[in-house]
Amino acid sequence: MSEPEPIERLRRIGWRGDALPGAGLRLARVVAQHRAGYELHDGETLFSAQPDGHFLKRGLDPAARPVVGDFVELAPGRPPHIVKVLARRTVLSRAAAGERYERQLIATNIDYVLVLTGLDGDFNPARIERYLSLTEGSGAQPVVLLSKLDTREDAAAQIDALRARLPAGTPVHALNSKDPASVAQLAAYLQPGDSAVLVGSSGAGKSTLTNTLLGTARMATAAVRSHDSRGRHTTTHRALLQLPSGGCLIDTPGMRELKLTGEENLDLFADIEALAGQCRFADCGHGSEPGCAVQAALASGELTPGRWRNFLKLHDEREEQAATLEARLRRQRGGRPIERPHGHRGQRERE
Ligand SMILES: Nc1nc2c(ncn2[C@@H]2O[C@H](COP(=O)(O)OP(=O)(O)OP(=O)(O)O)[C@@H](O)[C@H]2O)c(=O)[nH]1
Ligand SMILES: [Mg+2]
Ligand SMILES: [Zn+2]
Repeated sequence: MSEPEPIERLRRIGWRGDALPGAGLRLARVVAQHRAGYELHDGETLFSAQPDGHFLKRGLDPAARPVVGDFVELAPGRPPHIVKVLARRTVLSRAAAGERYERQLIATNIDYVLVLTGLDGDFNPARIERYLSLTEGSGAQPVVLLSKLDTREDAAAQIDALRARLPAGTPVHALNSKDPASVAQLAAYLQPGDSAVLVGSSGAGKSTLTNTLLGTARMATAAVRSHDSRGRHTTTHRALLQLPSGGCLIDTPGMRELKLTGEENLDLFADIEALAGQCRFADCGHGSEPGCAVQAALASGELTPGRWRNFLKLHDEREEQAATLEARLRRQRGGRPIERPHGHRGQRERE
C-alpha cells in the first residue's frame, strides 16, 4: 500500500494551495489551541506542536500568531515547532472585549460562517445582523441557521419575517440539530475541501449540530436554562473537526460579546444608506426634518423600527471602532496619516 501524497492528504483538511514548503519543513492545519500548545492535523495524523519563540514576543499583534484554521509550516523537533503562518484566505474576527482596541481572530481559511440561533429564547434578529456584519469583511459566505425547529409548532411566521429582514439571497435554514435528516440540508456547505465555522450564543446548539454532522457525540453539550434559554458555556475551546462528508467544521465557544472591528462596510444595510441618500437635506438627521426619506419609509412600514435602530447602533459602533483603529495605526507609524482599511460610505462622503 502506498502512502497518499502530502498534497492529497492536505486537501482532506481543507488546504487549497499547491506549493509545499522547502526541504525539512512540513505543512499542517491548526485544529485546536491550548494553553500548553497547539494541536495540528496534516490530513492523516493529529499531533502536538509548539509555537516558535518569535510568536511569543511581547507586543506582537495577536493576529500574527497561529489560530485555529491556519495552515502552518513546521520545523522538525520533539515536539515540532510552528515557524510560519501561511497567508490566510479568509479571516473571521471581532474586536476583543475591553478598553484596548484589539482584533481577535475567531477562525481562518473558512468558506462559510454558519450563524446559529435557537428558535427559543435565543432568537434575536438584531444579533443575527451583528454576526452578519462581522462576517462581511471575512471573505467567507454567511449562512443563517435556526435550530430547535422541533420545539416549535408556530415558527413559520417568525422565520418568514427574518427572511424578509435580511438581504435577499442570504441563505436561511431552519432545522432540528439532533436529526441527521434535517441537518442534511447543510450538505452544500460541507463538501470535500470546504471549511465552515459555527458561531452563535452559548446554548444555541453549535456542539449538538457538530455531533450530528460527525455522526458521534464528540463534543460535550448541556441543557440551557429553562427561563431564558441561556447556555452554560459548555464548549471552552475552538475545535476543527473533519466530517464524514469531507468538509471541515470549526465548533466555537458561545460568544458573550460581539464588538465590531471598525472594518465592516455594513453592506447588509445598503438599502438604508441608499434611503438616507434620498433625504431632502444632505445632512439630514432623520428626525423631524422635512423631506426625510427614512422617516417616510418608517411611516409606510417599508423600514421596520427594529432594523433602523439596529442600523444606527452598528453604524455608530463601526465609526467609533474605525476611529480607534485609525488612531492606533497612526501611533504605530509615528504620527503619519494612514489610509482607512476600507472605503466607508457614510453620509459625510456625499458632501
Ligand atoms: N430540541 C432541540 N434541542 C436542541 C437543538 N439544538 C440544540 N439543542 C439542545 O440545546 C442545548 C444546548 O446545546 P449545545 O450544543 O450544548 O449548545 P452550544 O451552542 O454548543 O453551547 P456552548 O458550547 O455553551 O457555546 C442542549 O441541551 C441540546 O440538546 C435542536 O435543534 N432541537
Ligand atoms: Mg458547545
Ligand atoms: Zn433623513
